[in-house]
Amino acid sequence: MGKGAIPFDHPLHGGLAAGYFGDTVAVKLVENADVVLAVGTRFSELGTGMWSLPIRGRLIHVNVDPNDIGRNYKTDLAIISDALEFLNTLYDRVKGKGPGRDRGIKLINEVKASVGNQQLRELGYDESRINPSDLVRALSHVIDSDMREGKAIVTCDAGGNQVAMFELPVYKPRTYFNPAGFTSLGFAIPAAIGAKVARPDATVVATTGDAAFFMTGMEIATAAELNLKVAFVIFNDRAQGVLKLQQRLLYGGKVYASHTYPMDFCKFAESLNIDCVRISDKKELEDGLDKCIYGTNKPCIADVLVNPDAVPTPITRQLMAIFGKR
Ligand SMILES: Cc1ncc(C[n+]2csc(CCOP(=O)(O)OP(=O)(O)O)c2C)c(N)n1
Ligand SMILES: [Mg+2]
Repeated sequence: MGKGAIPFDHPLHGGLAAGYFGDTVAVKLVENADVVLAVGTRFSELGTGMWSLPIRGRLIHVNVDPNDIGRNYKTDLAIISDALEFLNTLYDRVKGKGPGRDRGIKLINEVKASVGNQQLRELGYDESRINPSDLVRALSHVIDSDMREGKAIVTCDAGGNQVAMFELPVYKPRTYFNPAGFTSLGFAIPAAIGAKVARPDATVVATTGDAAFFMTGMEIATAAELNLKVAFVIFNDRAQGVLKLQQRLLYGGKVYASHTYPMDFCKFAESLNIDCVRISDKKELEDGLDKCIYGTNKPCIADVLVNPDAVPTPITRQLMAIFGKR
């Protein structure tokens, strides 16, 4: 979804234009645009909030794979190209021409002012527990300076936790890896191990759900064997949370087989002779994450017990857009 292609705090960064799941400012900018230039995107389910992103202007779609053109959005002009090659060519042609960046910044600020404060609390948020948004915020705090300097790499997984992670600020390219296309469950753990092999100097964090952990958690044996210092952070809601939510919403509340077996992740860590922190108290959240990410020379699992009833913020936004109330 391109997070990190433009720094999160850049004045020309409008936010994540992921339809219902995305930032209102970014979605409005796309909605009101006469022309949308979309580079290196497949317009996937997640990246467009189940195709709720409204594109009303003309669409120029630049993509390396011609199969993605016109698949999900009507395209006015298709350009089959590598994204970087295209952007370099375009930059050479437009450099010094046009209205300049000030106009873009002014436009973004106008839209920001028109939509007002979009802070949204998760449905089911419980002050006394660790909600997914609390975990994302705490993680962001702990790795903030490394993220800003491009010294951290975060991989995420599929499921509710993946959507919660949309809110993580990312500042540099190639520092955030999200299986947005096919949302392959079990991606984060092996992806993080690969990232650490490729960039041993980087602070590497995998964020994953408990069910995703069941799929590829065994790969951590490789991290243990090679002593790859990766932190594996589990959003542990003891469920296939996003599926449980769908069962609640679409099947009259009938919840069936969407729980996960209450495995002891710290005993698993112990069996591999790696470190583990279990965090159930909100007050211990930042310190616990800090210890797991920076305070040890071994791979480390952070088993974070999150509020299973909290609906990740982007899904809350989607439900509010569809049902219009909390
Ligand atoms: C390989 C694969 N199998 C199944 C799915 C469907 N799927 C998406 S999310 C999910 C459950 C995720 O549960 P968990 O990892 O605990 O994340 P949570 O939603 O609880 O945060 C499943 C089975 C998938 N995306 N990929
Ligand atoms: Mg889960």
